[in-house]
Amino acid sequence: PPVIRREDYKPFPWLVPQVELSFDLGISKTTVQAKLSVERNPAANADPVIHLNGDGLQPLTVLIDGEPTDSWHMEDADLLLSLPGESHEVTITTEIDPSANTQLMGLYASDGMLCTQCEAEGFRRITFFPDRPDVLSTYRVHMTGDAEAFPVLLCNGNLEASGANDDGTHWAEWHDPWPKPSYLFALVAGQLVANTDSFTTMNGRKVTLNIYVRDGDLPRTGHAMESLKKSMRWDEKVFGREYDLDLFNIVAVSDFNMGAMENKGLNVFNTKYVLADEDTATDSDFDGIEGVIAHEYFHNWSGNRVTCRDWFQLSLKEGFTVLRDQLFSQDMGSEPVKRIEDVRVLRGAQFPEDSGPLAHPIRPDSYREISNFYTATVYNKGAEVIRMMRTMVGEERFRAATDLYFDTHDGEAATCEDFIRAMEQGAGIDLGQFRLWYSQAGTPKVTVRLEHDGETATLHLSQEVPATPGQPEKQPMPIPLKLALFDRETGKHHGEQLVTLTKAQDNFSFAGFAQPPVLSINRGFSAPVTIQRDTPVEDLVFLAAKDDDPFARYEALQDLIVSHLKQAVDGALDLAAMQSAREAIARALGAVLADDTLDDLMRGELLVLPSETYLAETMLIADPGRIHEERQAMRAALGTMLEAEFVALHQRASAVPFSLDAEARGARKVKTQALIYLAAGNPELGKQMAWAQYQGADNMTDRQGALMVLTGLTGIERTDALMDFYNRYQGNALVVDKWFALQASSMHPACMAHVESLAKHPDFTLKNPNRVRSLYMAFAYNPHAFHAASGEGYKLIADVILALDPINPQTAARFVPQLGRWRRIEPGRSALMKEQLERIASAPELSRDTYEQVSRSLG
Ligand code: HT7
Ligand code: ZN
Repeated sequence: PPVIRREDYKPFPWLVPQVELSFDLGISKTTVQAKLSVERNPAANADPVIHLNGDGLQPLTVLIDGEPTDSWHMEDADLLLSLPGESHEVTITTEIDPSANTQLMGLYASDGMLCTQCEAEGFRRITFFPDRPDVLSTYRVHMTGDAEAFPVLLCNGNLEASGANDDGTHWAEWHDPWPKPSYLFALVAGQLVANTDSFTTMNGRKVTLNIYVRDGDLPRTGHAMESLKKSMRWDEKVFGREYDLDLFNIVAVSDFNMGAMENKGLNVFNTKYVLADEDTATDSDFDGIEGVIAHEYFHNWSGNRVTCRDWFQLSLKEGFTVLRDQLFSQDMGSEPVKRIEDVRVLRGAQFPEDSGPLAHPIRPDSYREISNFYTATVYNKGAEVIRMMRTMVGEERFRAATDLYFDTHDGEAATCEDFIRAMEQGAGIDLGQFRLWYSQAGTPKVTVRLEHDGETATLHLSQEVPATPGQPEKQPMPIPLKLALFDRETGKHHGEQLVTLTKAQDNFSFAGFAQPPVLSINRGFSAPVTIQRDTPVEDLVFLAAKDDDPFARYEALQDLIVSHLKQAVDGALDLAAMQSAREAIARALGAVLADDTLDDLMRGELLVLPSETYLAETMLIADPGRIHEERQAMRAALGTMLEAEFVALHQRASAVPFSLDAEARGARKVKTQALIYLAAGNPELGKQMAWAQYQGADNMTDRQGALMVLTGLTGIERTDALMDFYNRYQGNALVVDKWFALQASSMHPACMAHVESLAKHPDFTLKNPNRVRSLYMAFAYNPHAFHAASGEGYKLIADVILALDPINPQTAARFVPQLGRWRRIEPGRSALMKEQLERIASAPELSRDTYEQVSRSLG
């Protein structure tokens, strides 16, 4: 497959101001007539040939200005048509089989309904078209289908007319007044019911809101609707953005490759991010729904009104929109807890990307298959990069800059450079050097040393941006670091400061410190970097107990645990040193348990141990087996040392009645955290308490938490609880997904055998991405099972990739990065991982998606 390069961008020679589509819908045969009004693009080099992308299509008829023509030919999957004049009407008819579309890109069938997914390059599977985001058109769509099979007919924009035919079919005509690229096109037809509500915008316009689901799912749409209305209000208040159509529709589908899609006026969602009630969804599911609804809604401005010029600019819409949804969720709930969660995702998913063979800048320079670049780097690091700009200029100037960006580029297909320029002009900042964050991959390492002399504390900072594939040499980047210097005696500091490290090395002096202060740095995680520092244990203990920045407090506790576990994994600790380190950590956790200034949501965060993936990431070469052993042993030791405290915490939290408020959610969070420690330290006690929590649960958070603990243990309670859970929720796909995922991510020593037998379960199918992820993604991200020393875990995932690739290449390719970590794993396992990658590489007929990921991983 060819490599596509950012530097090769050229504007499309033709404009397509208007598109008329006519669909004759059927599950196994849909006929599409596309009428494109085209005219030469004065801003591009003239080309009499219009290049229309296709994927798996054959044209039935091709007309120019209403007349049949043979001045076209196919080039691979694309259709090239010679056009004699300046402007024409091109009409092409195609026929597609949605029921055979297992890739779930283009028009496909899901559960008897028809729906589309066009981002990034799915529209070309529906009709021939310049399927690139810089070609903007207004769409008029006529759809006809069987009235019984498809009573609801939806498309982008506004419904202009509808009616019934004599033959049992009916039709609808939709018009979207906003010019859009083809990736934002959407169509849905099916048996659906709606939760209908309305929202009045800041300028008094009434917008009808619909959430369409399957009959029976309606009672579980309330939270999604509330989330939508909150998002609409928040975007008006915080970013000044108002919704721009009279109708906003959301449709939930059960077969979907990602979380959701921001199609103009017709968002399509994975059911996982719509349906929730307390019996079937956890607190974190509720948060996920709120966040994804907000994300897709916010795209209406950051993505739809201002779209991307080409797919290299993906972070322009995705990084910015992730930042917007993060700020929204911070405002809706606990700001520090949300920040900690976001940093945990960044470290767990993006840092490994940045340090592996698939590392790429947030604005990549080349790709073979764009679907492979919907990554944590483009999304989450992209959000961090914009967050840094916000930190440097402050909220007010940031808002002035985003206003300027939206005003200047409304209706355009823009670039990351356009965004940076708007930031410079609107916020009054020079981002010359900052642009490196867009072009350089790799997580910068900042080395920190604090010196004290007389009355002055001097901070020595240096940075190194590691080499990444294709980028051996790096330049220093501007790194904004929030810091505070604490007086050891009073436990106070004189105010937070922002220093920006712009050079490879620099020093910063702070006067007025008679005693060496305690340094709190990268507060709020102001920059997406790793900090290298030999922080004295007593300073970490001080910060873990006293830092007034909750994120820094969390960080100190994590550092304390990470530095201990790294030594333990290296075998550098004798028994006495091990014991005293564990006691220090137990004291710090004990203080967290006893601190009544903390709310339980925050307490729950502080109790979460650094993940095995994150621990591996801090090591040059990791031994996943040793990491697992030491982390579990430490957890068990903490569970034993703090048994009475955890039992008391569990009892206190269990007395809080169910509600969705912060106090009750916090109680549920610490309750399961307590069980995790207790089960590690005293499995019998943990089992009894988890079983009791399971049986007494009146909500999914408690039930799933208890089942998760039981699934990692042995005994009849495990079997009974798993059986009860399945029987209780059989038929509810999203909860059955949880049942698969809990077993595939469990601590149980026989996890792999469980996964192998679950793959034969009648409810398992490779055709549904949620089910595939719930079994195999959960397994691939379960380090102790995936990294079994025998290599069986690697083989299992390689088998999955090969089996899934012909069905759904996008989803198959998403498993490759786990095997791609081979260079950072100890030699025995590393060889086994590489062997599986080579086995995949040698398979005939790999998809472009999997081919690209495997070849980069081996390269
Ligand atoms: N912008 C959406 C991306 C997306 C997607 C990409 C490739 C294949 C399938 C997909 N479904 C959705 C989602 C978002 O970031 O909002
Ligand atoms: Zn997005």
